[in-house]
Amino acid sequence: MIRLAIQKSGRLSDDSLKLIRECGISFISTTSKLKTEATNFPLEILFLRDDDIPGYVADGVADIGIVGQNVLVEEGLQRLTVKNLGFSKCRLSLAVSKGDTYPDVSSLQGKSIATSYPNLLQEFLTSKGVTADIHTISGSVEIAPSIGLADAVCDIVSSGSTLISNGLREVETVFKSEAVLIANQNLGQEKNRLLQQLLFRMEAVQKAQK
Ligand code: PRT
Ligand code: ZN
Repeated sequence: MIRLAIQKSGRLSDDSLKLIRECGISFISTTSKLKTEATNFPLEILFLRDDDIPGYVADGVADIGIVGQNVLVEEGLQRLTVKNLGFSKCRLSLAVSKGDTYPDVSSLQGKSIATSYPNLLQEFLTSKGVTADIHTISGSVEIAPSIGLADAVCDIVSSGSTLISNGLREVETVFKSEAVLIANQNLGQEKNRLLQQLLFRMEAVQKAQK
């Protein structure tokens, strides 16, 4: 039996469940349960918060998982990546108030930036030779400039409409992300064999969609 961790409820959930079903795996999913067993493949599915998935897979609580690269790399666990899955695409971007002038990234020197992704942001700023004051907050990052908490924000963007409705303008892409399949690095022989079977089916699904 191999244990897969997916997001319980959020932007990764539907496509994660769809991918498993497209692999020909049947299971009963009830939103109230925290785990379920497939009926036609030796697979157990755990439903977790996305932020907990990389750590659980690294520790072997789950054998494999599906998570966004933004969360995985922020937690320093990109080495667990097995396969890019092509859904839940988004980007981590820097944005400033729409009236602010922004000639280039050096405009952020000495400024305060609110984000839930301090490590990805720090790495980007370091690569640009910019020093800024990073404020880590766990949610509602977009309102930080309007309440005087920060000069700029660094947050996940997909359509861009959340930034616009908060009077912000996207100025830099810090990181591009999509969902990835991750695996514990010490899977035994039997679990590894099951992982290879799953990968084979996922690749067939992806080929059929092209
Ligand atoms: O409860 P749990 O911790 O599991 O979920 P969560 O609320 O932390 O995550 P969730 O479900 O919002 O996102 C899960 C993953 O989906 C993220 O880690 C990304 O990899 C991916 N993803 C794709 C997104 C978006 N698109 C996205 N648009 N994650 C968040 N957003 C948010 C963003 O934070 C911002 O508030 O949507 C808003 C911007 O959207 P636009 O379309 O207005 O630009
Ligand atoms: Zn989360």
